[in-house]
Amino acid sequence: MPRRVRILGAPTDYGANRRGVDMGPSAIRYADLASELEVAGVVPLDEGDLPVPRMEERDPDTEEPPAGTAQFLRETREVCTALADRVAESIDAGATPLALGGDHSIAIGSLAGSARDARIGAIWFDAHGDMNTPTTSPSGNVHGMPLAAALGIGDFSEGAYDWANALGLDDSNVAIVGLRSLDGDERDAIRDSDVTAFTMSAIDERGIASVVADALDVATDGTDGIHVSLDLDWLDPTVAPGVGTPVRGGVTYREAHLAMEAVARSGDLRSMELVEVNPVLDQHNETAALAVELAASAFGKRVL
Ligand code: B3U
Ligand code: MN
Ligand code: MN
Repeated sequence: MPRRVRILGAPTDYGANRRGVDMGPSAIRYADLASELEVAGVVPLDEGDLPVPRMEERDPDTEEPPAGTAQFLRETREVCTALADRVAESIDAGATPLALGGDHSIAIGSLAGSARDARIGAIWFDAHGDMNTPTTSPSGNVHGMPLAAALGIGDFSEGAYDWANALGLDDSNVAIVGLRSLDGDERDAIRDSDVTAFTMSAIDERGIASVVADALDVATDGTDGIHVSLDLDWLDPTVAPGVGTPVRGGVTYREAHLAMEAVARSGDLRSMELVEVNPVLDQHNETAALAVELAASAFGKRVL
């Protein structure tokens, strides 16, 4: 029976530094996600978008969090709690959830859902480490914190243990691939953890195939499957300009496809997300189209 994929839109932007990523799910659908997934040989089911509270609709009496702490944490918790349930339901129904961001804060929800009742690994394709916490983050933007939250590092407000910490995810099963931008405390957090980080230098020196093979080994070691978190700023901004925090020196178009093809070949993909596509900053929707292509590769699209 072909694999079924449930598409779950999570149109958030309050975890990001720039407005506009909330339009990511629309842009990705507009770039023919469903039909490209069919070409890849899976059966897509689009479940629409999760309800997301908007920045503008926030009660004006709401107390602003003090500068230097996590912004919009309450809204993030609301969305992530709902997303976690939807991701877990998809897996229970025998389908593979594909979440569409939105900013990267939604990963807190997808990881929590994917790790419910299972031990999972994660591969984080990203220019950034996303290992800040509300106290170490220089920006206060939660999209720079989801990996720390999922690993139970830092204080993500009351009840964080329940909503943020993905209990079935152990740092020894997490690999970051393509890293090239870290804040000071974030660097320490990675060093102090068992997360395996492959920088761009590692990719330059060893080649993407070998690095991704190692990342897959880390994420599949003793686990029931892997979560693939694909932040489009992982790619070089020349091929993925539509992202909020572009960092020069990212992976190429071909390296990215090769990595996703390796994910498909592993047969271990349990859940996935595409995040940080910002149509406002994009050129002719090319970053959304690239996200679609890469998802198709991850779900098994092949030339021959
Ligand atoms: N590390 C910075 C920048 C950043 C993280 N993730 C993105 N940007 N997309 C921060 O704000 O935490
Ligand atoms: Mn990033
Ligand atoms: Mn990220």
